[in-house]
Amino acid sequence: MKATCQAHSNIALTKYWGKRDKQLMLPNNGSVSMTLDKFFTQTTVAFDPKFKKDEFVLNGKTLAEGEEYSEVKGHLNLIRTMAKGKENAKVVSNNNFPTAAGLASSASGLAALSMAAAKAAGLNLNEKELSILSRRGSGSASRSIRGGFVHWLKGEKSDGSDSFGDQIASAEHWPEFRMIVNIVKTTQKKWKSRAGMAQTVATCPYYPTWAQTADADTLSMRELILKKDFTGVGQLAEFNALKMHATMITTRPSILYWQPTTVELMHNLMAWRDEGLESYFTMDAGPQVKVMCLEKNEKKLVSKLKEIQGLEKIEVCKAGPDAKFLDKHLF
Ligand code: 2P0
Repeated sequence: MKATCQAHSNIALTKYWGKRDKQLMLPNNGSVSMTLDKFFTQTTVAFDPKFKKDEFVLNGKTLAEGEEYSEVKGHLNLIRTMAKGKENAKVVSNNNFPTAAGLASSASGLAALSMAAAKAAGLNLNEKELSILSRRGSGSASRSIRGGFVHWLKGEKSDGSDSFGDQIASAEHWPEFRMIVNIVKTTQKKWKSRAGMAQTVATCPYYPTWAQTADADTLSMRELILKKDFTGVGQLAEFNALKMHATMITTRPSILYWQPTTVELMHNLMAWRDEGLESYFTMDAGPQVKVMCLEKNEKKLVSKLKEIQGLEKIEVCKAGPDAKFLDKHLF
């Protein structure tokens, strides 16, 4: 009745921004992501009648109330209903990167929780079912069950049974592809994605254009990844990220995730690109800038990035593995 899982975070190359069903976490558009090798969450879950209530320990800190505790409890309730179980659970979870700083901790966190809790509850779910369960916890978590490059299918059905993470290619498909994560700030972000997304759908005058064009971007991205067309992937990922941020910025009140260092990085990358050093950027619900390049340009880019003031950390990631069970439990 105890299980431990490791799931890796992911960065979207075409973004998920807006829901058509908040209860089932169904997206308005499909998205494509790359699973990261370096950033992951490890989670142990045990169901036992000896627990008086659900216990949740995140990064060494016991959370007994608040939003994160409620989200975990809600997800455990869903799993208990599926497994016809009644026992309370203990959940211990560790991220090896900053939580809620625009580095997709909810993706790896909810994927690891889903996989560990489902097993601990005695459910025997396949990858598609695990992705759907993860999606119910956090949309982007549906993409963290699989490694490599993943397409979260938008789906058509109202019950969400066709909206899950479909692997486009494993990490071995494109070993030269790099995602350099530039950590601008590690404080908690001001706007959580979930609320920001709902605010954008409700108030951004340009959101309908996003919704009408995002699926075509996602389908093109899938093909470009299969062809290993780096220029195509980079150009489309950058365009798609800027299009999403344009909807965030033009929301009422405005959601502006960019910091001065974020903008400085964007200008620098564009200038270096004009000089022949090919790289592209993407950004999510935080100030971090993720830079895509090929292995041949990694060293030169990292040395240039290191000269930028205001960057706390630079982490070079490759495509990472599928979520997996671990034998070593956290408690
Ligand atoms: C993405 N983001 O595709 C986009 C880009 C943020 C910006 O998925 O409400 O934490 O739990 O489904 O998954 C972050 O949204 O939101 C996200 P919920 P989630 O990576």
